[in-house]
Amino acid sequence: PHAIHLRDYAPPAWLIDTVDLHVDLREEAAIIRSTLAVRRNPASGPASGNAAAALELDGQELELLAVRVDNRLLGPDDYTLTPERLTLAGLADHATVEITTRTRPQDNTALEGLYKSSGNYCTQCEAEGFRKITYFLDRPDVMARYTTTIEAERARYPVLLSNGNLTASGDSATEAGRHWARWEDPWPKPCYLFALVAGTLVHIEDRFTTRSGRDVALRIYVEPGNEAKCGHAMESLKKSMKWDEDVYGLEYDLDIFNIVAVSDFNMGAMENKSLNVFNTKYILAQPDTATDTDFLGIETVVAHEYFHNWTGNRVTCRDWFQLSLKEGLTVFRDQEFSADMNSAPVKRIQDVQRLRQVQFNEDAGPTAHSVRPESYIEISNFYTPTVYEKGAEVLRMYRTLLGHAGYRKGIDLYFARHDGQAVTTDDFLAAMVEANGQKPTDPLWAQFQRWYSQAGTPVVSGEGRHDAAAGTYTLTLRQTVPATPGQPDKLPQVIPVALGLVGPDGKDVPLTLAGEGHAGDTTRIIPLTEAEQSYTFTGVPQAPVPSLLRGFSAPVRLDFKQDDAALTFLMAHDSDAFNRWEAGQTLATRLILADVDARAKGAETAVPRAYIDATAQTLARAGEDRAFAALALALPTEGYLGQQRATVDVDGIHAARLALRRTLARELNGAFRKAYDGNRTDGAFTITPDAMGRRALKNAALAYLMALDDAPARALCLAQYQGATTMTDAIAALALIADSAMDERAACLADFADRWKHEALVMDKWFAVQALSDRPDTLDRVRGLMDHPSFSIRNPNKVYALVGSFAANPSKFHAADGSGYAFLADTVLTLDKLNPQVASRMVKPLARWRPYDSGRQEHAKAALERIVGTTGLSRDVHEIASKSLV
Ligand code: HT7
Ligand code: ZN
Repeated sequence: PHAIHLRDYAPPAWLIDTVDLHVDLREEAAIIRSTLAVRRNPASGPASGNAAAALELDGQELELLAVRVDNRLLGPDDYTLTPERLTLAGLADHATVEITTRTRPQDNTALEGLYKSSGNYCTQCEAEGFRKITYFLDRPDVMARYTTTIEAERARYPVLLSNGNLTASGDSATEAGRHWARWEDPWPKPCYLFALVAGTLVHIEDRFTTRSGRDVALRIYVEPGNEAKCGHAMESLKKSMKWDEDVYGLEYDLDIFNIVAVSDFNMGAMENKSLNVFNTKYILAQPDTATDTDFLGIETVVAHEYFHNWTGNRVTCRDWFQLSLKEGLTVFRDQEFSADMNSAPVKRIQDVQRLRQVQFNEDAGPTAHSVRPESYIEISNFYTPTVYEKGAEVLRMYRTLLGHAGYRKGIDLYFARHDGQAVTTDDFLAAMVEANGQKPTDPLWAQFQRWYSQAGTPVVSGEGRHDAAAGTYTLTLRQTVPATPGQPDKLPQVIPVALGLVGPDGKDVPLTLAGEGHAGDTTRIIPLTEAEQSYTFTGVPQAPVPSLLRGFSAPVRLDFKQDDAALTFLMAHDSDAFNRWEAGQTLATRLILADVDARAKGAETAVPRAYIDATAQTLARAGEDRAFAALALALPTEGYLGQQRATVDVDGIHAARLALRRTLARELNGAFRKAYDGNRTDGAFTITPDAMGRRALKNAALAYLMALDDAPARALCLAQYQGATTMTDAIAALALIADSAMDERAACLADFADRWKHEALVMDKWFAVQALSDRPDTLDRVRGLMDHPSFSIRNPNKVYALVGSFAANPSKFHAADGSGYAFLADTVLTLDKLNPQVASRMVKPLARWRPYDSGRQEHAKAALERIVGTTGLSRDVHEIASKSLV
């Protein structure tokens, strides 16, 4: 397979103005007739040889039935057909091309293009799925107006949907029992935003009036029986529409917005113009079937897809290297929306946890790539945490550097300039800085550009020095950007460091840089641009404790010299909630890693009294913000702890982390029990931040108590499981029971499965708790569960729940005998024949084998070599597995 490079981008030789699709859905096959109005692209000009350029259309797994040009039926000698291309040469400058193809959606297990889910037809075209529906210029810089006519049997497929407005419908004039519907989308769009749905679906309906008075019909379509589970998604949609008007000044642009939820979907959802298609996981929720995390996930994903209507659809990407243009920006938008709807500090902590857990890992491994990658073999492999989450951090840094008002000016100019266009991250940067009277060539912004082009997580180190006599505090910061595959040498980046100095009284010191006339704010943004820089603050009579990177102002690793006492002080006093949490995490990380080292030598460390007291303080003050307290009580994950070490001591980290949990559970047993009892929420279910905070805190306390796995904790946990009225409480208890050696374990798991066997999304949770279990026989059980009647390897949610969760269980997946790796390789090879995109996602946990001991390295390499050595491997899996071995 050959790589595609950003540097080779050339504008398309042809453009497509209109597309008229006729989709005839039959049980044996779908017949698609596509009529394209094409013309040579004046912008690609004769200089590029365009005067004679043939029309080269992409197509995959299609059976070509007929081609007509300007109504003339072509013979096989009039075109060239290869497995991936239909080429028409000698066309006039404008032509009407009509192509008829046949596909078999019922055999499409890859869930890309046109496929069937639970008997209903649906599509997934991003990134390159449209070419599996018809021959086309399948690239985002070709934008056309679509008319879509769908024809199908009325009884089986009463609902026929596509993009835009329904303009006509009726019964088939020639065949009894068949009907049709025509949809017209007035907005030009790239083909990746095309969608079609046909099936037996029911819907709930609501309305939203935009600020300019447009009355929009909102519909959510689901399989019959699920309509009562759509209320939260609908509320989330209306909140998103309002928020985008209020915060970004962006209004919806059609009279209808449809969402369809399907149970077989490779990702979370898809922002097709006015016809979003969702994984059921991000639509369906009721208190007894969905956790608080699910409710929050729905709110975020519904918002994300809605926000794409402007950031992605109205202004789209020129090419797939620019993916972060829409994804980074839209993730940033959904993060801020969720922060505004809930608790901003809690949301920021959760977003940073995810960034560190998955993106930092990617940035440090063999598949590291920049936010704007330079090359790819399979674009589906680049829907990554780097493009999404690190991309969102880049947007946040624009806002940090330009201020909220400056950021908004940049956004306004971006849309004023580029509405209706397919553009690049350079265009975005230019709009941002020019709206603020600056230039992309200014040194700061030329350097900022490296956030798009350099991979790797920068490391910021440094120290501070207080001069009591002069009343100054001098901070020295250094940055390095690590080498990553293909990028051995890095240049310094622009790192906005949000800084505060906390005085001995616990109050922030107003910050005045030497040379400034007057005192400034208590949090200041210092743009670190050099490899090393020093800053001297005046008017600091007493030694302060520095609080760096407040709000996690840049996606970097911070290695600042600070003793345990300073961290304990920040835990209690920092005005920045993120850094209060961060100080506690840093302390816990130090303690656990010291114990890991001691255990490697056959010893153990004692937990300092100060740390236990600080945790007791967190518990005592938990009522101030319970959700925050729950996060502050959670110890750093094994994955995060492993990232802090050159060689991951899998078992040592697992044991040391558990030991700290047990010590805290023993020392603070009464306080945990009090937190548990004080936060029972037996009243009516609500998803207010307060109610969610209570559940989070109560379940955090229960988890500590269960770390001891003693009789009182077991009884409490069992009672919670049996009496739970919310899925949040039920699954929290079941997860702890699944870790425990208690006698009731098997009965509880069986009870849960029996109760929920008809709820696919709830069964996913049941698979996940068992795959994440700490019990020694977890892998055997996971293997067994693959034969469970509720499991299907064809359903991505099931694969993520069982196999994905197992791969996220550090001590089981990284078992020293390599059994976890071998199991994953077996699964990947089975999956690859069915669904390469999901298979490729499952390879990733194997990719990061380098930081493990030599025994594990050999096992992981053997698993990867077995994958790479398999004939007939998909491009998707081959790219990730082979890059992982380099
Ligand atoms: N923009 C959507 C991407 C997506 C996707 C990509 C590859 C394969 C399947 C997919 N399903 C959806 C999702 C989003 O970021 O909003
Ligand atoms: Zn997106």
